[in-house]
Amino acid sequence: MDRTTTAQLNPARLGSGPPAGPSAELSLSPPRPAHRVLRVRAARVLHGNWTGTSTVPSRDLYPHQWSWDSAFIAIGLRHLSPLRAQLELETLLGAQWGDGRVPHIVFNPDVPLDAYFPSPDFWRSTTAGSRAGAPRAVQTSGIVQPPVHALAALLVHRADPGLSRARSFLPRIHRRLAAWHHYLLHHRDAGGAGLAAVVHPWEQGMDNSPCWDGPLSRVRPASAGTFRRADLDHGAAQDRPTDLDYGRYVRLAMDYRDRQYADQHTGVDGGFGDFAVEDPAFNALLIASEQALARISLELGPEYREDAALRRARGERLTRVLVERLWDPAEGMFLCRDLKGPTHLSSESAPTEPTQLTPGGRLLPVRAVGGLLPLVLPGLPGELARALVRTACGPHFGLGPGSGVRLAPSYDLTGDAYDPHRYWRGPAWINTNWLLERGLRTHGETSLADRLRAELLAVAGESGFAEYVDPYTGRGRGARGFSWSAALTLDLLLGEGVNDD
Ligand code: 9WN
Repeated sequence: MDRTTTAQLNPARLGSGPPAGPSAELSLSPPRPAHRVLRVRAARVLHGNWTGTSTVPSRDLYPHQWSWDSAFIAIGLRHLSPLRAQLELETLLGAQWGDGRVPHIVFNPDVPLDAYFPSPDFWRSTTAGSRAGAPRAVQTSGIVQPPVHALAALLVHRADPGLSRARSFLPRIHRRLAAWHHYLLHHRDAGGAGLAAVVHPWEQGMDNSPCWDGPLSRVRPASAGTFRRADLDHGAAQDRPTDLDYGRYVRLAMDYRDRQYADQHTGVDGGFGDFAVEDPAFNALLIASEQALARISLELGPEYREDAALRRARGERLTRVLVERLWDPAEGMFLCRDLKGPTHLSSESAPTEPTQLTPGGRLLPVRAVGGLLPLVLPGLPGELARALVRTACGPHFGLGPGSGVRLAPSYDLTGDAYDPHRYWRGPAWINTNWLLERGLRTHGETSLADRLRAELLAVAGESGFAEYVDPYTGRGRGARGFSWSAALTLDLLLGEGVNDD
């Protein structure tokens, strides 16, 4: 049953009162006029970026479907059209590979090849990915992004349970989400302790973070003449990754493709290519999604009760492993664990030896916002949650009152590599701050959460839903009309808490 009406999809209608349908019920009090305008503007962005089956992050810079973007987008879209939010996730999961991986990009065949790089002819999913079960009917990338999808699916279901049941949304999506988590837990456990490793900086989603500088320095870059960066057609060079970093991203992706996207292969590098990192944000989102999947299982009926119990227990166990492997008590935050050998490069020369897998690995001494995001986990021990809040409010992230910081930066404000404009090396993102806001609320930090929510709404509106902003001034950088910035604004205006039972 299609309950999405034109009125629901038309942002102009939203200005004249609460939208028709279930989203109206989620708004507990009449919206303030400024918030009503913001809601209309955010809805307009999502309307403009909708392709018919999914939403592009940005029409110019990112003209295809991205994996974790779609999860955040669905979380906001559910307030406008629960049907469209379901479709968003279904389209993404429809491109899932046979081995369970959910690709980080699903390409739109109508978009010219040179509109985005790396394009389908680089990834060659239908040929190079065939052994790993890449779909034949659609072209995708071969790497993944953070698993926010089960969390999104649960919230989307709750926005309109009647529609969800009528469309069998949960039973259909449960199978795919279960295979996705299975892939991460079993094919990506490079450290052998149960956490999932990322094998490319793009997989963690915070692509150019200083966290990757050490591990990336071991990677021989692809030479500049062998590819053409399309991102510089739309984004300012001083805001985007350097050519050297880009060359390394390309090399890692090419190597993965050339080993047919096999994970635990038996190559000279000991498996997993030249880059394998356990990241706290990626794994915290996996745990939160595993717990959401447990709740989805309970919705599906008594025959799924055992599945729910197993997932709940797994979530608790993985939270303990996350703490054992990635918590740094001296820093009062989580750090990344590099699973490959020590940096080979002491000079500018290219590494000549393959990097070995060292499952124990070593913690990378870099303070990045991903290290605060395990705050979204309700099961995090209280003393760790309190330490994370202290770190978030201290000099490195400045979330406490009086610091002049409006939104948490992507990287340490006092760090050597800090740059308020360059991609993931300082600027603030709406999605990471949205996660922090939920985390603060989950751990009872209501006034900090309220303050962050107010700043998020103000900055999103002032910046025109920018892709990222200066953490102090809130001035927008990168793309405008960025989908997850608009979607999460809607969620802050109309939503419930991430961890609500
Ligand atoms: C590479 C789409 C994506 C986000 C990432 C963000 C950026 C791509 C790029 O854009 O990455 O995947 O070309 O820089 O870093 O988090 O999902 O919005």
